Amino acid sequence: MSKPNNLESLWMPFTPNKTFKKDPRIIVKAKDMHFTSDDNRQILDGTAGLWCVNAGHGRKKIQEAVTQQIEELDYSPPFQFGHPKQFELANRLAEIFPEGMNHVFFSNSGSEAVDSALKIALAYQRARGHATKTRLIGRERGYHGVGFGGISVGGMVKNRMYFGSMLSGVDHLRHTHNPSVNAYSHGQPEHGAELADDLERLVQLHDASTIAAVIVEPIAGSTGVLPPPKGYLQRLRDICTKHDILLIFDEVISAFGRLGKATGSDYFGVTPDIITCAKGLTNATIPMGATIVQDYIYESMLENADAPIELFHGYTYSGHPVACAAALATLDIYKEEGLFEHAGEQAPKIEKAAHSLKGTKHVIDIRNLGVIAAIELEPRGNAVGARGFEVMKKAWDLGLMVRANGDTLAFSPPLIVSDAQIDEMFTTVKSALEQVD
Ligand code: PXG
Ligand code: PLP
Repeated sequence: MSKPNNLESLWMPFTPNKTFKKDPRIIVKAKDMHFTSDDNRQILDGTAGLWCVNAGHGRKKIQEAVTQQIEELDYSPPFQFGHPKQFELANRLAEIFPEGMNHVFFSNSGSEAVDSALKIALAYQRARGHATKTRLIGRERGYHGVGFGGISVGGMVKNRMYFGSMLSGVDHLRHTHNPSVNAYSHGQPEHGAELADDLERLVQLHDASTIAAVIVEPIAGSTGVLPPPKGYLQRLRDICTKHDILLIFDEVISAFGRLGKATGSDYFGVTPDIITCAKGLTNATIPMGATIVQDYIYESMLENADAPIELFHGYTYSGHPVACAAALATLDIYKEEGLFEHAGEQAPKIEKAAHSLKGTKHVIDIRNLGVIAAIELEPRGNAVGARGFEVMKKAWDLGLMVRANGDTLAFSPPLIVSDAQIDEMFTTVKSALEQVD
């Protein structure tokens, strides 16, 4: 298969278009743990695409479910009408999400799942008579997608600085990254639980009566993989409960086995009021996001919100039948193949392989949790991100896909990753590191 001969018309997302188009990396096929490039090389998928192809590529069961669904019912409108699979999928998600989280709102991406969560939080506070609770709290270095809601509560400078004043009434907790005491932690770092107390500071500043919700990733992904300090999430939960503030876990990355459990909430033993997910929900075959809420949120909305429509929110493609079919087949695969358990078994092997790179050229920190690892590189002078980008390109040449988030290399392979593939990932990246200045 050859390269398309004109790359100009496409405006590529989160990509340096000018440099990419001079030296493009084109993927033409994928199966199980590998991509095929247009020059017919096998590339080991060290990132599950963008943290999303959790069951590996080209799964027959999903293909068949999608094909059959398109034949049977290609689309039905989600407002005022239903189709069976969206109810079935909501029930299946309720089974594997934490106790008491039995109500699911569908969307088409993580960004939309986040927007839906923020809007539900605001509408719920108003419906139950707390209309002054309108403030949303995010965290520095947080990533919650690219909608205006998500970038407002998000905490990544470049994702915010170009886009004006965003939502008003938003504030941010301090991030939890502290390499001076936590560098090279295996799993969750020891130090930093007290950073959750930053929420007390914001309560002092704004008063709890103005705060609707706090949103955090249980483990920050895009910002360079920041596992939460031991005790941090529980402390945040306790402070939210004390002040009657909703806690939203953005589990777009951490749900569906990434940490060896159905959810990060389950893994950490901390239950939020709302969870957002996407990515692994359909194994990324068809776009889909979901916002799952505690029963008391749904019930209160049905009881107290304006009638007859309780929530003035929804997407043309909410609960799209083809996405539902893909998700149901994906959940079957996770269960039948015990993939969450397999992920749990592979986690210590990834930890060991990742940390074996300590001392390799450029490396200044290594972090890991579940089937996620990160290797942080020293930036090259003022050219922040340049070294990470070059290592990513070099790894591609050597047959491995890694993500470079600035100068942090992120690894999040499909959960089916074998022992030999774990070794291959880190051996390849070591050699890439040695070849880059
Ligand atoms: N929340 C979290 C925690 C995410 O990780 C989103 C929301 C947005 O999802 P959508 O489907 O709208 O992209 C994400 C997405 C990276 C990277 O390089 C991570 C994401 C997306 C793109 C790149 O780490 N996560
Ligand atoms: N813009 C216009 C003009 C529309 O009519 C619609 C939906 O009807 C949208 C945006 C929103 O699209 P979606 O429901 O796919 O998010």
